[in-house]
Amino acid sequence: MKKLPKDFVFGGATAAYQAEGATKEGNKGRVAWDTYLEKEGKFLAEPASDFYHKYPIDLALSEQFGINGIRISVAWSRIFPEGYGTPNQEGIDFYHRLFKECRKRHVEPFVTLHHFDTPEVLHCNGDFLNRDNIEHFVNYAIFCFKEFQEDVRYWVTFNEIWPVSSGQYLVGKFPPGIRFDYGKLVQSMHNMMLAHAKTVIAFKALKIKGEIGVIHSLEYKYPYENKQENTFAAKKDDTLSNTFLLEATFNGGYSAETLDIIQFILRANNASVDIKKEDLELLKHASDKNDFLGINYYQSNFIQNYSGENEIFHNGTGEKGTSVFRLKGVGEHKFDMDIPRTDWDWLIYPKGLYDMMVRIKKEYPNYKKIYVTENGMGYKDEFKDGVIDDEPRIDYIRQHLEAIHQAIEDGVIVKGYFLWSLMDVFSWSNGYNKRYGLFYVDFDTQERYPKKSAYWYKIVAQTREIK
Ligand code: BGP
Repeated sequence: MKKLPKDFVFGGATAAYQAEGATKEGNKGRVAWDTYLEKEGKFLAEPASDFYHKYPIDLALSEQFGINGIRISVAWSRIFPEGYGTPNQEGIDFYHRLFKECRKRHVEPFVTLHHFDTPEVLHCNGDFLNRDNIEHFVNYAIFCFKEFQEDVRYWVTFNEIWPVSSGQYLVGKFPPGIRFDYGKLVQSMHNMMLAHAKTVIAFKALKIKGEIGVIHSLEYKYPYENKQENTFAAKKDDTLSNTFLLEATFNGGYSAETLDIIQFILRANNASVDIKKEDLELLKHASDKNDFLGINYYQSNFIQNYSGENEIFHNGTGEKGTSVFRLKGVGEHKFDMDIPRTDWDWLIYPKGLYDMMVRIKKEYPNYKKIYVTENGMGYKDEFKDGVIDDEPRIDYIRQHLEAIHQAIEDGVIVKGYFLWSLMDVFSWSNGYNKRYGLFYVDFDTQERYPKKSAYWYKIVAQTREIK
């Protein structure tokens, strides 16, 4: 029998912009996404799941379904509408009410300070490419630590530095929609890591009760068809999206090999990055202070050697088989292996999660502990008279919990799992047809309906047995 440990958190994950809706309520400041989505004209993050008003229902459901942890993000622009300056009391009051409700329902809040939603004023000002914004972020974080210290024990600085930076400057599906700018991509990742390091140092200096960490999206990179000629391509892809950030987090700087590969990729794309000596001192100072690492894991990639130009087609509609991902100087993602994948071409490969966790333990022995902070399956759920049979999602979760169980057996310290997502939410580049939740949301009426997976998850959470 596969049983998860006693203190294991069975959670659900959300993010402010994807769940709250109410983008114009409570004196909230605008975020770059508002303008970007309005211009695109396909969908808005409104009403999303109306979590701004419906959170008592979602938390009551959480308690009822055995969920004892929730990832919530604070919208920076509710606290500081322009990113800095005078705090907005309505925003502060909202999060106090929300965190109190979590306590009432015995659902531990794991709170992220930045989940892709920099206030528009700062975003227009260069977002994290502008080093002044690092200071604004740290000040905002310190404000939150002090303000919410009574109810929040677990803090996360950033959600997914690689996906947000690549979404903004490589794939171009996130505002400001820039494509193939490797200089901006790497600079953004580096600067966000500086903001993370400064925030962690400030948190520890304040002696705030609780823990702090960062969440990285970590996709394992395997050479396609296990062929030697593809090994270097996989290595380059891994360095760019995983190792660069992991070394900044835990080693406090970049190894010579990592810098060589990054420079190689930058040269191939006529780009450069500015890494200062004092940056590395800062990273070093923070590297042993992370209390945990959050891993978001959905898929792994199989990489083939590639010597052509940059070419990406982002499958944002769920039309299976349309994805193209070829990076100049890096490699090409292949999708034609005999591995199941979602309609959005995300390969379902739980072994990648196991391999990644074992790698963290081996290569970053100062990691302390891991939470799997996101994992889940985008699916076009069918609603039949209030019944949602999402068996494929149950299979997906089961397989990933088994991978976690195996990693724990093999000595990795893993303390919890947060399913993306708690209820159906708005999806950044897919809108509303890509559902992930345990609770189905009728976006017209905002009614919630537990899916088959919610009933299954409840039993797993109660018994800790993976069935
Ligand atoms: C992660 C993000 C989440 C969520 C999830 C699913 O990268 O942290 O915010 O969106 O991916 O992604 P998508 O909605 O694009 O399927």
